[in-house]
Amino acid sequence: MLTKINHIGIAVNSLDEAIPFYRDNLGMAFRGMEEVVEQQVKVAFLEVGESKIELLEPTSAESPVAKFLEKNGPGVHHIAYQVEDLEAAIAKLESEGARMIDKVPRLGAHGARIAFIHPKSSNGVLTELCQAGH
Ligand code: CMX
Repeated sequence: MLTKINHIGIAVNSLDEAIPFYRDNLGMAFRGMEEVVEQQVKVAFLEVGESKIELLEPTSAESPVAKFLEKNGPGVHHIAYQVEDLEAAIAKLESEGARMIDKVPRLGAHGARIAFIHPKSSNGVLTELCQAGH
């Protein structure tokens, strides 16, 4: 069902302040920024090998990322796994009792279709399933 880790999401207060560490100090390739209006975040993608890091800055106080930062401060926010068939993956997990935040796919960065599993049913890790796009 899963084909690889697509990216790891890291919540930050400011992309401008966080990007130089990943790009300049760790030497990752900067792959651009994008606002995901529906998720109320601005994201920056950085690449190392075939793996990606997604830095997330909230664009409003109601953003899920703003709430996360308020409670925890900056840190790992979610892990995103790539799937070939998102609807099939959602249906399988639901039928097996997983608590899906998204029962139908929604739109993420780079036009990817995504769905989240609630951290309470995935060992405390907010888990994203993501189909193609990037
Ligand atoms: N990782 C792990 N646990 C998390 C978490 C996270 N990122 N965010 C919240 N939680 C925990 C809280 O700490 C809390 O735990 P306790 O009850 O033990 O204190 C619990 O989940 C809260 O759950 P809730 O009351 O159901 O929900 P919240 O209002 O806090 O929202 C969540 C949490 C995960 C449902 C919400 O953030 C959400 O829907 N996330 C999916 C969308 C999203 O995160 N979008 C941003 C990224 C977009 C992108 O990558 O494109």
